[in-house]
Amino acid sequence: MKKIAILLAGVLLALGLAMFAGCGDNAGDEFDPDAGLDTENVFFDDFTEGVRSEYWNIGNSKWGTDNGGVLPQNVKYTEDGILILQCNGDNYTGDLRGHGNDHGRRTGAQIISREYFGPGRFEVRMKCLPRFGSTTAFWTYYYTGENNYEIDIELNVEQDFTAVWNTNWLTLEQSDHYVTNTPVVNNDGEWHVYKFEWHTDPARIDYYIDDVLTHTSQVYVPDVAMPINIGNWFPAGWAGSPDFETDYTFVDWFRYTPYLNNDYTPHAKDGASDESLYPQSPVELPVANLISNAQMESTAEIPVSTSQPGKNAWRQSMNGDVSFAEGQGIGGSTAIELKDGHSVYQYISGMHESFELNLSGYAKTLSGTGRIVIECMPLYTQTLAEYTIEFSGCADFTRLDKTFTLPEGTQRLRVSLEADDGSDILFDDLFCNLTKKIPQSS
Ligand SMILES: [Ca+2]
Ligand SMILES: [Ca+2]
Repeated sequence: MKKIAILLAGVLLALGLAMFAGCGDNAGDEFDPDAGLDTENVFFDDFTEGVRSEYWNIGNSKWGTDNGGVLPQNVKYTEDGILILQCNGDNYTGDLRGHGNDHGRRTGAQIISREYFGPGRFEVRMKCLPRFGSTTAFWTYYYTGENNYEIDIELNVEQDFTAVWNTNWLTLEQSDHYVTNTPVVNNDGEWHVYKFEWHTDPARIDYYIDDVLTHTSQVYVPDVAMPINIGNWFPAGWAGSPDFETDYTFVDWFRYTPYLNNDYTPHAKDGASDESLYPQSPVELPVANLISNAQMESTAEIPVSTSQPGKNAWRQSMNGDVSFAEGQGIGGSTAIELKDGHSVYQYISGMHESFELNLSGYAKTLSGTGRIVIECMPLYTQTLAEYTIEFSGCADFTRLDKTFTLPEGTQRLRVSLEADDGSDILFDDLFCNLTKKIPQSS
């Protein structure tokens, strides 16, 4: 994860291809990735016993700049064996505090195997964090000061959930970095299996998503045992802007199958993390809300035009007649009150044209009419399609919703709340996510 060397890597990749083309390709046709699999010595964890200290360490550190690191509090699990890696974006207002920050924003989660694994097949079944800003990664890593041994699968790169970075490293200056399109939209809410097969004889690494090969590397192949990491974290810039509160990577299982007759330098198992860092009891599977400050309980100042972490997730185009009405929301909570032609908005990024979403919200029309507007956009300001949910004559809070699809090229939504001229509207409790993620109503 040493991204300082990425630019160099492109140059080295070109050199590497020039130097190595033809050296290993001849054997490609006969190469059998199943040969030598040691199925008697599989390491498998489906997390049905939580995050076991016999197997895992809990990430509690920081690398890179402009982020709060990875926090043990963001590592959770469900009773039926789903590992939850929580991530908190720029709209996070909770109680967590990151490494080197006093607000908990841009904090992710990581687990690290205590075992150092040699050459083998590494597989994880997971749903990556679906929002821009944080990368979800599956990687081995062993840094000695002199060498930086590493094999990476990184998702949500370059603001594109249909791209993957496959990178293997020997030192910070010697790496094979490859970007390619993926066979799936990685944040589509479905389970996907991410895999790499690491051989030292012959030296090669094959990377896969759902059994579709995304890259084969035959240069800079490590030959020392390394722990496996599963996590999400906030790089400075290359994963986009984290315009969300909290979302999750879900991991169903991890499996390692060694290869026989592949030489490597072994390494003793690490000790366990402090017992207090492990999640102690299961939680319910969380369902993320793509809308930030959806319940209007944060009454921080609403910034004009630009997103400003620490201020409200809602924004306004110009200073308008907008306020938070404490005690006037649903069940005596806080609502947002818009009057006389004014509006607030926020963006939801990480969208893809294959998605179907549902957005719901409550409004109470004290007078006049208003609406929720959903605009489908590429990354810049251009509206490809627009949907509205109209409210009028709602003497009490009324819930309305809309299910909608996204036109080709959509990468983000702008969700606006509007009051017409001469109107006075309260909005509260919005919810938006992919239709497949919406919990069944009870
Ligand atoms: Ca599981
Ligand atoms: Ca509320």
